[in-house]
Amino acid sequence: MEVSKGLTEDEMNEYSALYRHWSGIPTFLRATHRPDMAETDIGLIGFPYSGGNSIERMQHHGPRAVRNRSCGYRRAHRFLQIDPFETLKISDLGDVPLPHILNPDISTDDAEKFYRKVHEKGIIPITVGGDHSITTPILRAIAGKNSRHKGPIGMIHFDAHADSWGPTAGTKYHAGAAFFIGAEEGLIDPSRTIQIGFHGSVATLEQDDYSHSKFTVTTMADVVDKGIDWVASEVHRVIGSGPTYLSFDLDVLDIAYAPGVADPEVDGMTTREVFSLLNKLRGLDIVGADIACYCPHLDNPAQTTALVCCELMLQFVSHIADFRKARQPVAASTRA
Ligand SMILES: [Mn+2]
Repeated sequence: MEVSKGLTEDEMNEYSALYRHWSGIPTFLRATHRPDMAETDIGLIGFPYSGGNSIERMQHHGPRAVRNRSCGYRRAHRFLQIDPFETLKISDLGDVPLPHILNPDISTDDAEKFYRKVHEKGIIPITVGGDHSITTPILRAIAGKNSRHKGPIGMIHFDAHADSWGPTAGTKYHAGAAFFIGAEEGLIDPSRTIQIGFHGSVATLEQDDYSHSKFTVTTMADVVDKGIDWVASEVHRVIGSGPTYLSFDLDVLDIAYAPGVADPEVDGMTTREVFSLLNKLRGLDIVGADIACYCPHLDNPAQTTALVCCELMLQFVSHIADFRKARQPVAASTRA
């Protein structure tokens, strides 16, 4: 029986069941669990790790919490008018294995080995952390001269903080180091790197110096004074057409919009600003993305921050699907 235009009753029931985030075994976006990494264009990955942040150490609970809520987010993209799940093969590859989780130096190597396998299979990784130290091993595996991109890649980095600092508290693999290491090791191209949304007070007046000397920096004052259209044009100007990574620290959002984050600051971006901006970033060649610093135990009963993570994941897979669809057949840069 046809109950609405083009849909049978069974199809309607199947469709409504997708919104029941509390039902079934949880995977990211209700994607098929594929730890063998087979049949996959985009791999959704959990990186349950807190070893890079001395301030808030419960971020390893992030991936499981996002899996739980994101089961209701197997959806299509309203603005891009695309169903990413019909366009690309999207799998949940499981969690990064971390057998030496108490040692940040060895754990960074362990994670890099895992992401090398992902990269060698031509899979685009989208990762849910974990503190922001997770970006370092991902970049080492998927960028730089030994990667299939044969050199540094572009970087769009949303964050309240620069995260471009040298060793601290006994390790170079801390939560504020990925963009320093990325530039120093030739993994990201400083001329194709834009950092977005710096805000809040600084520990020292030199805190952002490395970023200002290397990258394009867009602060919260720019967002307020010049607007989202201007920020979007800056992203397109800086990034251009090459392969690009997107790293999203949830603390770029005002704590009102993302209470469950590790190092919150007041006076950050609104969800409206972030998602308006993402809608204007169509046409970028995204070869990987991460969402960092979610702390479920600090989230509110409405799981506001988890919902933001779910929507971000859907945005990322949709933008990647939109870009790949626009340049069929699937581009060589995504295939081993
Ligand atoms: Mn960060």
